[in-house]
Amino acid sequence: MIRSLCVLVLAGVTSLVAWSQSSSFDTEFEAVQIEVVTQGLSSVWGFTFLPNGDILVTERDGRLRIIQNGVLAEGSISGVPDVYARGQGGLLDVALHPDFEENDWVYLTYAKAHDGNSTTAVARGRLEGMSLLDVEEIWLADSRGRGHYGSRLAFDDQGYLFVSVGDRQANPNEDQANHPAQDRSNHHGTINRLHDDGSIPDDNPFVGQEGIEASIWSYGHRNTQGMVFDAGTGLLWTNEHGPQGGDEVNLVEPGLNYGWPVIGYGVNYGGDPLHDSTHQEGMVQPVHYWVPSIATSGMVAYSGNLFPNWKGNLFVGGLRGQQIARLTMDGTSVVSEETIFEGQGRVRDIRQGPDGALYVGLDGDEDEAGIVRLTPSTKQ
Ligand SMILES: [Ca+2]
Repeated sequence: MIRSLCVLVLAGVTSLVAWSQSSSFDTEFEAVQIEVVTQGLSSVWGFTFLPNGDILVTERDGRLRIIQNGVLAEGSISGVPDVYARGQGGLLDVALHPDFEENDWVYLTYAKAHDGNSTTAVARGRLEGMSLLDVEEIWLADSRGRGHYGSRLAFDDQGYLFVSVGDRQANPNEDQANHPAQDRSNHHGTINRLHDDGSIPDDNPFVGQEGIEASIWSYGHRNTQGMVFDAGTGLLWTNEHGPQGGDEVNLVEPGLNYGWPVIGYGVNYGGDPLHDSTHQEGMVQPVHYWVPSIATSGMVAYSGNLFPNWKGNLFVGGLRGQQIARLTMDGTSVVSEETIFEGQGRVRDIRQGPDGALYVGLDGDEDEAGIVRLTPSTKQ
């Protein structure tokens, strides 16, 4: 009781820091201005930019909102499917079809009540004004449990759609080799690759293998809440929450096993060892990990010109850590990490805008959430 009160008080204080006024901070290579784009949202989970610069943003309790010319439109976009808005569930990520300007398709992921439980679903609809039309559910994960819906969306440059599904909080302590995230007959703990209509490409790595879901691209993930293609390299980067320590950044490649819960760097809540080991043959090592956890969330691979010294860096948001981790890369290796944007709020998502600015979605309840924009500071 006392602990939850403290969390509430802290959340109130930190949200005031972000929303009170524009402010700035220094980093190793760039001086940064924070500007409020929109506040007064509730539980921001994902957002994306329309070709005209307007922003679509999901509120986890089931609303898709739009920021037009920098102003949050009243009301929400109609046609969004019913979502299972409990615990970590609800309306989650949003993405545009790569050919959105021709076909108007908007993609959503969400937790959906299903089979006496809940799972991760993907739907798409054509955006027209304040409505989604021709809405159809195009993919439904085979998963059940409590939270850990995963649920990031990313399109690659060939138009394939990637969807993450979490391990649904299946118990990681017993029979780790047969944990649902290691069992490819379901979608727990997976990255999946789909055609834009939800059908399964016939060159996916496990197509034709009996007892394995053909949509699976990689597996052995815990809860992937950050997933992005690097526009410069074409590489697919993800991050996932560890338990208590062991948040990871992974370079995702087809057919590989990323180890959860057999290997990892986390410990159980309470401090007992969780994994048998940190390495095992046939299981991929993370490119980077955090102990203790920062509670990783959205991520972006920066390719803009507004912050020239940050080009090619990965930015990973932290919820509990209330921070952004800036990772300097050398090819596929992390060579240094800088913590920026500290104490400004729970970072749920981070994106690069068409203007080259970094946009940060801040989580929060009851109108505390919103989006801020990071641009170079003009102060000397
Ligand atoms: Ca791993």
